[in-house]
Amino acid sequence: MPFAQPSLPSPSSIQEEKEPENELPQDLGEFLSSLPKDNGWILPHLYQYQGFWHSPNYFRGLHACQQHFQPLDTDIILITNPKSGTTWLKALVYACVNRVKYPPNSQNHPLLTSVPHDLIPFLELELYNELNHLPDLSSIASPRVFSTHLPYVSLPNSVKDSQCKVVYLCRNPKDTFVSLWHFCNKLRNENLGTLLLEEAFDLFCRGVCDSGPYWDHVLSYWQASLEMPSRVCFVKYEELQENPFFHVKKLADFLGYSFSLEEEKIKVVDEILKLCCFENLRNLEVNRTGRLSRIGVCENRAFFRQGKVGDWVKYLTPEMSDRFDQITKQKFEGSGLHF
Ligand code: PAP
Repeated sequence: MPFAQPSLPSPSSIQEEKEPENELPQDLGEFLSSLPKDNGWILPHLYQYQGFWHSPNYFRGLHACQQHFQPLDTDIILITNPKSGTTWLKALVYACVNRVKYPPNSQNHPLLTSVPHDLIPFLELELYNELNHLPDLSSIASPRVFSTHLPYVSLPNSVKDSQCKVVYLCRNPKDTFVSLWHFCNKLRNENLGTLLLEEAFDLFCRGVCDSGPYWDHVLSYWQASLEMPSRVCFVKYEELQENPFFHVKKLADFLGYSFSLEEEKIKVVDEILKLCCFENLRNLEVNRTGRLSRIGVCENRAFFRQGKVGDWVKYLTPEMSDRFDQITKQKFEGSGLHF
């Protein structure tokens, strides 16, 4: 995949930046000023790079990850558009691949005391986002599981070339949008005031949101899953909600962690679903009160709002819904992908 110009400054030359881009050091500031810019959802601006929009504080991690991340063939990478069910997917995959060490009904299961995001870190947002420091991933027990919101075009070549497994979870654009709008208003820089639904809708439709355009993100991984079905598993949030038993078993097969008949008989899959279901996770103390350990600004409870399919009907007008349908039809036409 060609690396689009202009290139990013090296991670060591990027300093800690707290908020808006006018506090950034010269070189990242210069880099950003060379990129298309539009209104942001949490910070004042988003910048377009390799065809996708990102917050200014995303770039250090994006670049360091592209340059340095070396996957192992046994790695598992969970990829999502923001608000597509990342937290749920992390919980399910963690519970599946660690079920021998931590049976899902055990009283000391890590998911009872840690938010799923702290058990499966984001590559670009967390691990590779530290100033002047690259993570040492060598001591992480196999299988290493990471996550990312990176669009396919920006995924490190090392990932594209490896045999590691990729799970892509997507969610219908209307619920994703509504979830994102709620979430961003919780984290939004105070000086910016509330982001109005109509304003957010216009940005989202134009593709201007973190890791957007939403449709291009989804489509590129859909295509990757068609081209490399043994490497990329494409899952829909709605299907997972409708038939979690079937889809979790399928996911476990794909990852090479199939459930045995004996496990099915003693209801291990059911126990995993119970442990990871929205109601259970949302009510745990850690998820009601804590903050993410590596991204401290974010309260854990912000990741558990409604957990439903179709919540968008409470927010979108019929015109907004039609507009989403039109864009979805136009973007996905001929791809075989439907919601
Ligand atoms: P992220 O991309 O910022 O990590 P992500 O977890 O993808 O966020 O999205 C959160 C959404 O998943 C929320 O949707 P909502 O706003 O429509 O409610 C959240 O409620 C939902 N969610 C979190 N955990 C679960 C779960 N266990 N089952 C189903 N949905 C869940």
